[in-house]
Amino acid sequence: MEAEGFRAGLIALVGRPNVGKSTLLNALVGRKVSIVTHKPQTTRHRIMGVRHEAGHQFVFVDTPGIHLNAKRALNRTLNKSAQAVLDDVDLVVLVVEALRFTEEDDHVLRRLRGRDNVVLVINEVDQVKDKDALLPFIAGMSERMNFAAVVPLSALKTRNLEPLLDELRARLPESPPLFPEEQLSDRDERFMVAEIVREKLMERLHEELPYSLTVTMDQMTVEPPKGKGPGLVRIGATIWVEREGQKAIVIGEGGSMLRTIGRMAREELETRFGRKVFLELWVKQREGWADDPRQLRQLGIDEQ
Ligand SMILES: Nc1nc2c(ncn2[C@@H]2O[C@H](COP(=O)(O)OP(=O)(O)O)[C@@H](O)[C@H]2O)c(=O)[nH]1
Ligand SMILES: [Mg+2]
Repeated sequence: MEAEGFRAGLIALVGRPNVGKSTLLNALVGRKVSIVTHKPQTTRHRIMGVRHEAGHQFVFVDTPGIHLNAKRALNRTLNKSAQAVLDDVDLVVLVVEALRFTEEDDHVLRRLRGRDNVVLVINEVDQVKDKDALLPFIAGMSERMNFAAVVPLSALKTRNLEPLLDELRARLPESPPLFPEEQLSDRDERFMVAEIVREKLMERLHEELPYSLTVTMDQMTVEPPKGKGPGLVRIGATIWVEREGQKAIVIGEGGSMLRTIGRMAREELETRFGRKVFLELWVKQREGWADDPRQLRQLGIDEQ
């Protein structure tokens, strides 16, 4: 495994919320290791996803997007986590949306100034009808900062990923692999199950509520097969809300919302595991968890 000339390194994916960092991570790893929704601030944890190639190993670090509203403890923790990652990585990929550069993007870019190892990804080019419009945008971005390379691509359609990988391959430091070959993420499947439930909650619930939620795992056991096919996976998870009134919204009329969330999560998990899944969800209330650093730690949202 430690053949001479092997290259491996940590590559941070940074950018404002909702530019497609997690989508890009999943595309580069080839498996869902980080959840994705159309809502900003979906990612709450630092998640590593590993791409293995003969001779190269890319360890991508997905970060909660850096954002401006750092008032609540949850947001402050997310910002801190994004900043800490920058100190440890070999390369940085800054992701922006094609033809859009906002104050929040600028806020992230300013934290990267002075580094010579930043590759700019211009994502969502599938949305751009007039491709000629990209050229002045690229030129404008290059004036803001001296990027090591600029790559327009579509994370969602997995288009033009190879030129990005070429740029990164050339810049990875010589190093033995950082993760064993079979490992695609630094997080385990229990974590991913809780995240997949949270993804469905974020997709289905509106306004502020998704940000007041977190999910913890109670149990996950694989049962021995009965008859044909593999045994089922039995999963119990708890959805935590901040206020009593939010419980009713998550449960829905006659339990309809919770059933929908449960079905969506179960279907995805059955595909993921290739097994039948029995998923039991509970909704519980815990006052002000998003404002309290100690509770954040207890719920597994850490500052690493
Ligand atoms: N059209 C299009 N949408 C994308 C692309 N990449 C991501 N998205 C969408 O943008 C939204 C935010 O993506 P996500 O990966 O969660 O962004 P993050 O907050 O930066 O991690 C989701 O709805 C994605 O499906 C892309 O290349 N093209
Ligand atoms: Mg994300």
